[in-house]
Amino acid sequence: MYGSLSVIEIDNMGRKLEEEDPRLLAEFEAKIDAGLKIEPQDWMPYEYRRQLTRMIEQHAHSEIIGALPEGTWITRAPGFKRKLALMAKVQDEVGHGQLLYAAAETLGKPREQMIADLINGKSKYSNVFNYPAVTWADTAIIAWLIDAGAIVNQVTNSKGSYGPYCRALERICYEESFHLKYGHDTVVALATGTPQQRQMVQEALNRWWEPIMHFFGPPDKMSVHTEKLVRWKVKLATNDAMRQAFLDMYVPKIWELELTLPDPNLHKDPETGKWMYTEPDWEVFRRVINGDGPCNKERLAVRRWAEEKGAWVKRALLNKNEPYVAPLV
Ligand code: BYC
Repeated sequence: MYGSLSVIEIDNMGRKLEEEDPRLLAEFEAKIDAGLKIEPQDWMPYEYRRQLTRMIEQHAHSEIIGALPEGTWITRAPGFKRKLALMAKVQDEVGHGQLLYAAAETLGKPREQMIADLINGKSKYSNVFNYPAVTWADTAIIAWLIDAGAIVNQVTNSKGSYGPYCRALERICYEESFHLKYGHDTVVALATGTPQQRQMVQEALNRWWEPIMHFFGPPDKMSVHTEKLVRWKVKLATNDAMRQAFLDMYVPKIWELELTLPDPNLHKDPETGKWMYTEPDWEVFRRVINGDGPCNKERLAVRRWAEEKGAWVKRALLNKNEPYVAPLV
């Protein structure tokens, strides 16, 4: 299963941090402190490998599941140009999934196992993709603000310590920046359109605000992994810092369009320069990321269907000499 890993790495599997060789651990941490990259063949503590695998795998799942809410609108996009742009965006998101699965595989977990863990509910993916895109305006809000949130997170973390993840993030960010422009253009078209279009985009914003606030993860005081991940430069900023950076960049742009946000307490404290807001409901977040959101079952059912119906393609590619019959779908 972990056939591509060296003996040293296999030896490293399953160890607690305190059981690691202190000399190797010190060298590893010194390398990170010096701003050097860790590459797949380098020694790394098991906990670093485990945390990175978890995070990159979740990120990869988020990309392919994230293609679904917007994907359902390809056939209903308003006009040919919007349809083409949305199709290209959705394809990009799936491509990001491929890049990220490849990055996660360098840590030793086979892609088949990652997909199996997604389908059987063992792995998480981003909370935001468990909500429906009710109207066309929802796709505009996703493309603008969720891609914006993703860019805040990914540009920051692309300066991190693990080479393959950072390089994948850099490539992904180029495309995400274009998605953001497309999303902004779509939101502006609706916000400056007819009264019904304005209302549609306002309602979509109201629906997505809490999921977007959840997107950056629980508050630092509730976060389980942040401390370790920041120390190892996997995360270059905490969840609260990323949320603040997003609010700083995008709340003014939302208000510029004379759209409102469904939080009467949202304002920037002039003294601290920090955004103050009503804490989103973290119990809702907990439920949604653990399988009990509005669309969790539907999302996983689509992935399961795709795996089952696409299995013959993989078999055909892998067993070149074996005759195969494509099923009638
Ligand atoms: N959703 O200790 P914490 C895109 C979990 S796709 C679900 O703070 P951490 C796009 C967390 O996993 C881009 N679960 O965790 C695609 C942990 O649970 P486990 C998506 C979440 O890892 C298509 C627990 O809560 N971006 O842009 O330090 C179309 C405790 O949290 C979430 C990424 O994936 C969440 N939002 O920090 C359009 C970025 N937040 O694993 C757009 C990569 C937390 O212990 N990931 N949890 O069971 C990260 O940067 C970090 O993992 C997070 C969380 C900031 C999300």
